[in-house]
This record gives sequence, structure tokens and C-alpha cells, in this order.
Amino acid sequence: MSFYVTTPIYYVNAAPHLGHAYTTIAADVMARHHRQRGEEVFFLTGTDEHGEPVADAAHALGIPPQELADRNAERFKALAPQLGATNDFFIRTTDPQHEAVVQDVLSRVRENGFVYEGTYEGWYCPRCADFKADSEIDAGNRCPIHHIELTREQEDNYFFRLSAFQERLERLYVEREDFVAPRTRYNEALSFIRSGLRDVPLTRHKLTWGVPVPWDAEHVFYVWFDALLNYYSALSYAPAPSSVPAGEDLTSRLWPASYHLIAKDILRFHAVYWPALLMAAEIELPEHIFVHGYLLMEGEKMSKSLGNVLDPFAVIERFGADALRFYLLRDVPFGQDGSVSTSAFELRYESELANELGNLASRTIGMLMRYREGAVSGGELDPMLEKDFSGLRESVCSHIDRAELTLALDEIWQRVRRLNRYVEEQAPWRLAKEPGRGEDLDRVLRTLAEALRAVTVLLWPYLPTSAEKLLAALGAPDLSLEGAELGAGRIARAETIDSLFPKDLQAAGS
Ligand code: ME8
Repeated sequence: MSFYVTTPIYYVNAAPHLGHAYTTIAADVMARHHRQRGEEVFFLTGTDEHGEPVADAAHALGIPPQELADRNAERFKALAPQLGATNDFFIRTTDPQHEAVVQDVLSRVRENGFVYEGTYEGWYCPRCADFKADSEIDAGNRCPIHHIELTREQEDNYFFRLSAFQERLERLYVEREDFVAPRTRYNEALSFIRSGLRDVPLTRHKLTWGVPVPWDAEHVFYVWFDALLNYYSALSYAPAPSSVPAGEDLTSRLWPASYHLIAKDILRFHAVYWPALLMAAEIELPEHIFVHGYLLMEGEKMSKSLGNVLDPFAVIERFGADALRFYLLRDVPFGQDGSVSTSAFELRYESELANELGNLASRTIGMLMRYREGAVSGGELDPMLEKDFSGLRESVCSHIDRAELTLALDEIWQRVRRLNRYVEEQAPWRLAKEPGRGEDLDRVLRTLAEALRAVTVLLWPYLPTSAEKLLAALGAPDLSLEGAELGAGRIARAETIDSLFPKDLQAAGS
């Protein structure tokens, strides 16, 4: 089995913000989960470096686009490990190997008869790098996303014959209802297709910052076609991840991609242009596109150009990457828009990470130390708790198979809460005082330790650092998903650990 997940490649016109961190974190949760299943996993992220968004920003700063790209690509590259993201490769669209694949694939599209010369006239948003239909613009000829005034473009271009794929795309959506999710986005993409597809520019004449068109030196490729192809080109030159035997061809091993994660701002490019382009080039289509919502601050989409940016680096420094990962996937249902705020963040941190999971861990290990010097006895587990945990692993897997990351986390979290209730119900401190209840105490403690271990294995994709610490303290570092089932005898001895989520955030390093 292989699993290939991607994030959008981010524009290097400014520094990364929380919105970018969000998609990268989500993709990482999926990648880690599939590695736990023992699959061959490839997780790709990177930067989109051509086109007006970058050329204009560089111009405003008075520096060459390549210099701006180099500067900001480094910041995006540095963001991934700070988030705890385990991407297997970081692609930059200025990589010469990527450019060669773009030229090769788009030449094939032309040879296949889907490219012709024409003149484009219409509205264009240089921030979106998007040609906008009259029906897609706000009053005053403004971009509905960036609120800037659109430019009226007239340009001789080579066109991509998108209209030729009208029927095939409609059929794709009918035959593969899970091609785009959630359903609202599927409907949106399908109704865009059904409204009638118009051909789109494949090249730009006015711009020089792009991949040169091999058959006409005066043109560069339109940035979106260059950018979309990153998902395919990366496999032709990325080093093999450790799960794939060295020397294997990654494209034949991993293509088509399992999941493209995106936000709704770039739905049309991914859900309409991208499959059409792949059809034109005779390349297999990706399996799924999952469209998450926007992180909103005071009701507006957070973005570089609007300026209302919450800095993920600062958040991580204060709370740690695990807490950020948890908060974003717990508080904002994955697939829907959601507001983010420091106060909501602190509430989740304190009430759930510190009071629920942190306390469960410290109570469980504390009681094992206090009553049994850390030793976990062998023997049966409490059947009542076994019942409450049965089916958990399967349910988490099936949610994650559908990119329902918040629902999966909720299933897991219900068990964290169940374990806290179990402690209250069983009151091990009372059993410890009652003569003749030693065996009962042993059973409660080993059930608690074992269930905590299983839940922690499932939490690892969301909270990798804390989960690894906790599993190490339980003397059970195995992360494979098989270990997410309750089983007797997996833990022999526990060791004390420092508080996983200190409440005094000053002490956490602010
Ligand atoms: O669009 N909420 O790059 P980009 C949630 N280069 N996610 C957000 C977000 C927010 N407020 N803001 C950004 C581009 N994102 C193109 C993509 S792909 C072939 C080319 C995330 O830097 C989300 O994933 O504008 C969104 O789709 C992406 O960043 C846009 O990043």
C-alpha cells in the first residue's frame, strides 16, 4: 500500500502564516497515521515561486524575484520542522528538474491537440494570479478574495482547451463521488463545470518570471499550470523516503496522489483545471482532493495580503508545536471555516491538554509509582473498558481515510475522557487502603496504563512529541497502529515524567 499526500505549494511573496501552517499540519497528521499503518508514505510540501504574486512583490521591494523566492522559501522550509511536520520532500518550482517536467508535460498537452493561439481579454487578479469571469467579480471590478481592483488584461496567449474536457469532467464527478470532499465543495466544482467551461490561458506573454515555453521563447507558462504540476514532477527527482526501497521509481510507486489538501480559495484550479490537464497529458488522476475551510480572524480569511496575520512561530514558541496542532484540528472542524483566537487556544490548552490528557497521564503514572513502584502487573484487563475501546482503531482509520481529522480526534478524545471517568469510578486510592483488594487495584492500574498507551498511539499523529514522551515513560515506544488495540502484557514498568502540558505557560518557555 502507498499513500501520497500533498499541501498546496505556498507563494513566496511573503512569510508563512498560520493558514499555511494549518494545511501542513493536517497533511502531517495524515502522513504520520499512514506510516503507523506500515504503508509507503510520501508527504510533499513546497513553494510556488513564479508568476505575478512573486514578481510584483519583488518589484515592490526593489529586488529580483529569485532573491525574494530564495529568502522566503527558506522560511517556509523552516516552518515545516517547527510544526513537527515530517514532509519527505520540499519542492520549489524554480528547481530546474521541476521546470523540465513542466515543459515536457505541457509540450505533450500541445502535441495532443489541446493548445492553440488566441487573445485573452478580461479581468485578472494579480494576487490570485487568476483570470476572473464577469460572474466572479465584486462590485467596482474588485477581487472577492483580495478586495483589490482587478486589472483589465488583453494579451496574446496560448490557450489550454479546457472546454474539450467538459463531458469527461462531468463523467468523472458522477463516477467518483469521493473525488472532491466535503460534499459542498464537490457540488461547487461540479456546478462550475456544468455552467460551461471556457478555455483558459496556458501561457503569459507579458510576464518573464516563469517557466519558458519551449515552442515560443516570448512566453512563459501561466503560473497555475506550472504550480499544479509540482505534485507530479516532485516524484521524478525527490530522494526516496525510508519506507520505499532505494532505487525504486517513485512515480510508478506513488502516483497517483492519494490526497491533495487545499483550502477553498484554490478549489477551481485543483478540481477543474488539474484533472483536465492530467487528462490532456494522459496522466492518471489523483484519488482525492480534500478542501478544508478558512481559519478566520475576526471573520476575515487570514492572509498575507490582508495583513491580519497570527504568527505561527510565536505561537509555537510559547505553547509548543503539539499544542498548536491539537488546537487547530480540534477547535476548527476540518472541512469547515472556523475562527481562531488566543483565548480559544488557551482554553483548549488548559481544559483539554493540561486538565484532561496531562492529568490522566500524571495520575496514571503517579499511582503506578505510588502503589506499585512503577511495576505493571500481568493479567486480564477490565472487560468493561475493553468494551469501551473496541472498534476505536477501525473508526479512527475510517475517519482518517476520509480526511475527517477532527472527527477522528474526537473519537480518541472521548476515550481520554472515558479514562478520567474510569479513574473516578474505580477510585484506586480507596482500593489501595482496603485490605484484600490488591488484585483489584492491580487490574485497575494495568487497565488504565494499557488503555492510556493505546490512546496515546492514536494521538501520536496529532501530538507527536508529547505522545512519544508518554509512550517512553510507559516503556512502550511502539507506534504501529496494531498497538492501538488493548492488549495485556504490553507494559512492564512505568517511569515518572515531567508535566506534558504545564499550566504555567511562563514555565513552558514564553
Ligand atoms: O494559493 N485558512 O498559495 P498561497 C486556511 N501558490 N488555510 C489557509 C489560509 C487560511 N486563512 N490561508 C492560506 C497559493 N491557507 C498557490 C497554491 S498549489 C498548486 C498552488 C492555506 O500561499 C490553504 O491551504 O496563497 C490555501 O489553499 C493555501 O494556504 C494558499 O496558499
